[in-house]
Amino acid sequence: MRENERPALLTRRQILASSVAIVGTMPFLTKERAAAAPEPRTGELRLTAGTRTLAVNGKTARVFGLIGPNGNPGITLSPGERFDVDVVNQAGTSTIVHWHGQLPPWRQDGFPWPQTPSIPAGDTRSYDYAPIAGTYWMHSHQGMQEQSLMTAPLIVRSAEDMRADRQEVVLMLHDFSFQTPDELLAGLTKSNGGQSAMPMGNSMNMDSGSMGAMTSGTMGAMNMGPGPAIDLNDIDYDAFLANDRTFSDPEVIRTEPRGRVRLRLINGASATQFWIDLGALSGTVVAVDGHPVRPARGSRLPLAMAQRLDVLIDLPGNGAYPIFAQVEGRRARTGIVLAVSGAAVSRLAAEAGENAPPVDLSLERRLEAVIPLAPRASDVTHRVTLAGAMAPYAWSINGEYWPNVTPLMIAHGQRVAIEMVNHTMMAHPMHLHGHAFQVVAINGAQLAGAVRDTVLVPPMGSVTIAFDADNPGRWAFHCHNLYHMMTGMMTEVRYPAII
Ligand SMILES: [Cu+2]
Repeated sequence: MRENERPALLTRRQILASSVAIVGTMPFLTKERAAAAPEPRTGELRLTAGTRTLAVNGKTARVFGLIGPNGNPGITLSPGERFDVDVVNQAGTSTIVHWHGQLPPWRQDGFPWPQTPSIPAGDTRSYDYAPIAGTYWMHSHQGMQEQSLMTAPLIVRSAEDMRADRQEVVLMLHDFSFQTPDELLAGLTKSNGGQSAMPMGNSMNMDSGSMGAMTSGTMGAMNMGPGPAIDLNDIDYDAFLANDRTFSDPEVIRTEPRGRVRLRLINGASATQFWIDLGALSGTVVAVDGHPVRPARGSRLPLAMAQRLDVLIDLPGNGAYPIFAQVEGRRARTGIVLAVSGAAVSRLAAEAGENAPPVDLSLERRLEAVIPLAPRASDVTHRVTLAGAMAPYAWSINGEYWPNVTPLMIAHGQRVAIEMVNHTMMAHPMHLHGHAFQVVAINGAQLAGAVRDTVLVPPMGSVTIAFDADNPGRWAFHCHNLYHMMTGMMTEVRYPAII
């Protein structure tokens, strides 16, 4: 029986009954809870932040990992299940894990605010909130641990997912270097003669906490894109990983004949954007960043940093079907193979025939939320300018460099619009914590687009997002290119009277 073919969902009464049995054996009272949990307990999941070794290009590397209760990366929740998780820090250094795209109370967001400091090595911290269904992910928000693969899927199944009887396939992408993140960052900030405008190391626990024991490789060189002006791919990576494997040894996922698949794509890379290429297949995009969209067909789909796509694929035959993820501006690619049981899987070239174009908003323009924001004028509009350059390597929001920023103030109950104007020659995947927003304008043209948590703002272009201010707290708002964030491209969206 496949995992998604559970015989029946538990009823509320059954959940209550089973939680009674568990309560007697769990030391709830000795734990410090992050929030009051009035709802019945359905059990507690353990997520271990630790280290592991990975074989990449024939060499071994020590990386971080986030291992869930069943020994696999990350966490998968059943419909209605709470995100009731103990994060156990066995990473040997401080960490804090962000539940990207989820909408918990702000103290459970996994961001190193002064009020919610990082988890010291050896400590445990508990989280308990009602998750929203869809394809999410988790990553360290401590320094540059994300680059060292402190990342994992966070899948919240809906009752509809269970009824659909589709084989679920998670494809999580990474960029990988044998250099440490600190070396990669130093290569960017020093190679162009200037120092970063951002004072590194500060009061916000943004020290890198990165792995120090990786095998060294060649120094990352900047790779400029195919056009004369647009900058792509700050880092020259050693490999691109799909579910921790390169395309020379891809994961092969066996399916039934003419299998029906729900592909959950996650771009967990720190500084790389991909084109998902379904090869001979075509698929139907049904959700972006976990939020349902009206069906959009396609076989080449752009995926910016931190974004997710849910794609339904009906295999047309009984063969093997590679799912490629090609780096924008490059030939390099990674991926997995969907193969009907017994089908032969041939070796695939690790490079495509030609460079992929820059990731763009071609898909974004076609997307339409299944559940859009209610029609309403904005109460407040924040216009933010994205600035920066490759030399000196530093990136800013409204001319400010994290952590020396002026918060964007919003108030509970407001409809908020944020117009992001990109004055740079790079695209920036902008992510707002704690809220799902709707894309309402691209380059000044209004649309009723997708509801999501990360949107790409194109070079010299603009994107406007809107959301309802319904989650009081302190929320990070930043570019999800890790190196842009680390050199300043982050600010705060804050509600008043938060202490
Ligand atoms: Cu950026």
